[in-house]
Amino acid sequence: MEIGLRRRSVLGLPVAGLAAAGIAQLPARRAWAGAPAIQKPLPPEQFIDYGTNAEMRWTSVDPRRQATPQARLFVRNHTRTPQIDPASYRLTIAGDGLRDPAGVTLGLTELKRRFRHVEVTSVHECTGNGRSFFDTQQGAKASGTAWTLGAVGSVTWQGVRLRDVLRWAGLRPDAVSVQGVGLDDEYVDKGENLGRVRRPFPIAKALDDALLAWGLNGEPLLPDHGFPLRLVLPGWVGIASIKWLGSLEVSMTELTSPWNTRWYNIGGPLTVNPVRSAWELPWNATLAAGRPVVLTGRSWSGAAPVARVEVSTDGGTTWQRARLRPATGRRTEGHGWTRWAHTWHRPTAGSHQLLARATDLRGRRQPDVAAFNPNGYFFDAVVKHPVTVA
Ligand SMILES: Nc1nc2c(c(=O)[nH]1)N[C@H]1C(S)=C(S)[C@@H](COP(=O)(O)O)O[C@H]1N2
Ligand SMILES: [Mo]
Repeated sequence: MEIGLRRRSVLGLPVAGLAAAGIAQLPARRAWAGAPAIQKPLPPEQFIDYGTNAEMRWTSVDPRRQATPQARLFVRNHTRTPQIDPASYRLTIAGDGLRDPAGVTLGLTELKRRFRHVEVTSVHECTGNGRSFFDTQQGAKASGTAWTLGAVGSVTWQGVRLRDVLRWAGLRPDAVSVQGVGLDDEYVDKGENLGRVRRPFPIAKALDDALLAWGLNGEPLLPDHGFPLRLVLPGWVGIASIKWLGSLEVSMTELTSPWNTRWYNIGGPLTVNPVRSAWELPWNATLAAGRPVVLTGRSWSGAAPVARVEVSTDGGTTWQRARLRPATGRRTEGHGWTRWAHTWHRPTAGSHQLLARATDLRGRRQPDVAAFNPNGYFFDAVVKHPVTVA
């Protein structure tokens, strides 16, 4: 059963009905005329605008703040942010992994009333974060958006456990696979229509910490981040967290989609994000010579909290431990990124490379070189950040 390609409604109007009436989607199209792919403001000092994608600038990150404000969070759209009416919004859950394969349909009000609310913190990150460094640091260009390190944020989600919803929907014990399908436009790549953005994941993740989220840092999701409801698979590649969730297919057999076979796959579908680090400094920053300077940055991992961060101010010859800051804010389930600081006591005039190398609680440490793959996923190598001391 392929519910991913089933026609759904646009702005509350059934697409099929409009087409039959001979006014094929005109109202919806007109509503889109000139609409940007991303709706929230993207001030150039805060974002690098790639059209359908927008990267957070690390120079705009407030060192005193643990969480990434939603207005500052990167956006990654395959097409454009859809406009969804929350009053008529419905989530469909169906498939042969349910006792009744015809499944159930839920509105937002019912979802919020029926299930226990949870708050979970996670590092939300695109699989291709850091991609440009395959080219600039390793001399092998990968295809895709040339993100530096800003396709990431640390946020707290509000929602319900997917497992609670699936059990209520009549989950069969032999279900193996769940697939979320977005309500955004079908994705066309080089003339080929791949259908709605969708990606399956194993039932184990669904029964573990997957969420259906309507909130981010205590605010309703912005349209660009999946309003009114998105899937969140904490710690997993960004594509796993389907925005504008229209349906969930639950299956007794392994599901596939181009988003776990053709893309976001390196010898198998990518799941947990790797370990990465960034300095809260401009690229080619200028620092004053002769006096101590406190440098700050953050490290994160999809698998576990960060255990240790080592920094080098001499291009990797010598390393020292950075001071890790305890996370601030309300305690929730899950884990976000770790802020750290390092005092560079005697910066000497000249060009230098700052390096930060994190290790997570699972013992995963950032390598010197990231494994190349043509789509440029998982650039987890230590980034060499140039600065000038003058
Ligand atoms: N429906 C839908 N879900 C989607 C996408 C999309 O284009 N459509 N992009 C995915 C990718 S590749 C990433 S990295 C994250 C980005 O989430 P954000 O834009 O809220 O930061 O959403 C994922 N979910
Ligand atoms: Mo992504």
